[in-house]
Amino acid sequence: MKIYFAGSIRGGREEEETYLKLIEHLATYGQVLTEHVGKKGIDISEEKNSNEFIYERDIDWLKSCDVMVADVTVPSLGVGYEIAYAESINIPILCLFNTTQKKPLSAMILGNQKLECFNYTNLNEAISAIDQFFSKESK
Ligand code: 6IA
Repeated sequence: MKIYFAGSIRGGREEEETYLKLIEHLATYGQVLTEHVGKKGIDISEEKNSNEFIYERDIDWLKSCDVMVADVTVPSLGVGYEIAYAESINIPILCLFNTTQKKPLSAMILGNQKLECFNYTNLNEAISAIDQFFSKESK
């Protein structure tokens, strides 16, 4: 099982610790193609790859994945784009949103009936949502 985890990079790194823990849990289900999203202390001013390289590589990974799990707590153009792309090629998507954060979730995610969106207030709830999602996807 190939898993694409999406989480904010340039949108803001305030949830990076959660991303890392979610990725560690996702890795018990398969190969997480985007482990770097959970990397601590990313300094975006030191990114070595070009924007074009990042875009092409991520789209290739997206096309090859079986499922997408996106943490949509921190608003991110890249994550929104990836969700729309994955939806357009019929990849099952789970969106996770931490309701203890201040910003409300976009209507473009909440209003899309095809997306599975789960609100969480702590890591255990997010992990349970992942477990439920995979119990359906692996059937
Ligand atoms: O607009 P954002 O930067 O917040 O978009 C974040 C999303 O786009 C993530 O889910 C990633 O899949 C993708 N993305 C954005 N920037 C990168 C990137 N930069 N590398 C890989 N995927 C990216 C280099 C980071 C590196 C220094 C660890």
